[in-house]
Amino acid sequence: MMAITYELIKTCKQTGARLGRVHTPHGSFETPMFMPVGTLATVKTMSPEELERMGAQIILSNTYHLWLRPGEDIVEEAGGLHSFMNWNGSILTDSGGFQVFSLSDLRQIEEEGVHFRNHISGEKLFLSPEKAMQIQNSLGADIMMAFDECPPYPAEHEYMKKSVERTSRWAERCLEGHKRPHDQGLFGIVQGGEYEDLRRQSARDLTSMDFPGYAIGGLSVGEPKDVMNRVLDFTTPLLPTQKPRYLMGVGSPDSLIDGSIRGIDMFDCVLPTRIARNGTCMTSNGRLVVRNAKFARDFRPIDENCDCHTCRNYSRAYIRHLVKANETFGFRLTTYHNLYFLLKLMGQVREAIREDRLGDFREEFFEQYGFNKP
Ligand code: PRF
Ligand code: ZN
Repeated sequence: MMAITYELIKTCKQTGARLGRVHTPHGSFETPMFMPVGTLATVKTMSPEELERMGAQIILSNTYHLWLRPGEDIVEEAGGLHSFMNWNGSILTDSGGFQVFSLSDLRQIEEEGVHFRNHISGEKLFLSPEKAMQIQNSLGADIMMAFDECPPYPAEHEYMKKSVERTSRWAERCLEGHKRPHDQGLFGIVQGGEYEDLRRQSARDLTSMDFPGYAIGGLSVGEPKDVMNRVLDFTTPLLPTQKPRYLMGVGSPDSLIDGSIRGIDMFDCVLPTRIARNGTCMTSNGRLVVRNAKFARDFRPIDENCDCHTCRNYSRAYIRHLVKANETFGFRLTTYHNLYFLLKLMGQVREAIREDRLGDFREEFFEQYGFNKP
């Protein structure tokens, strides 16, 4: 029994993008799909009921954060992440590798694993492939991620080669340490930065280990957009067509479309939720900074083309007032809208794939969003 299976429904004749469905022990989700980020077992400010209402089918959470607090043993005692947080849809947990590299200082990478300091208490900690698997087995998400190294951009070819080789050895140890393959699917993560030969090597190593899905890591780490698109152009064709492909940490509207066109099925990013909490909204006409003085007497919705709960009931003027006064409700309204906007965008992408017109949709969307402006 495989915990995770992928069903390829069709490929867009205009772009090659894939319409599919991923089956998990907690239901299935359509792809391409965006996964809202719930780092600490909550998508900040949103209830699971709201996530369900906006159409979220899978959310992401983090090994590193839940290990530090409340501790994976407590989550396990609650019956796992799904029952702990009362979310009955699918869940994916990231392995902690990336968070260790992005959040902690004083880290030291060894063959065995990574030594670092707790970003809250300063306490000395150690994370290894085996430990990351043990924690993720306790959390009980439907999809878990291999423990990898995500090197910074730019990185020298020589360093990247050593890193890719170590990430492959760690991936073997993850497979070995994974104790619940019957009800949790473990995805491998292809690294290699901007280097085609190293992406090839990484993809070859990982695909030979036969994971139920593959992620592309090490992108959206500061490189220009055209570098990311070029890397995707030569990396996705190296991955098996009958398994899901996940582009980690990418969630700007343009990248969701351009990633889908390059054969990506899953995305996640803190962008929509993070910018919502400083009052920035994604709309069909580009970003709207609702704090702006020009919205003080603007009684229109955030996005006149949006039919979300926020836009059907609340005005720019009201939300601006709440956000400026630091009222929690304001951040709930902007968060709901931003997540709804990206989930709806993915629905439009899937519809366009179904009708073989994703290239046309891209043109129209970019034109309206303002990406085509000089
Ligand atoms: N590895 C892991 N998680 C990640 C990344 C990665 O490379 C990225 C890269 N953008 C985001 N999250 N494990
Ligand atoms: Zn809206």
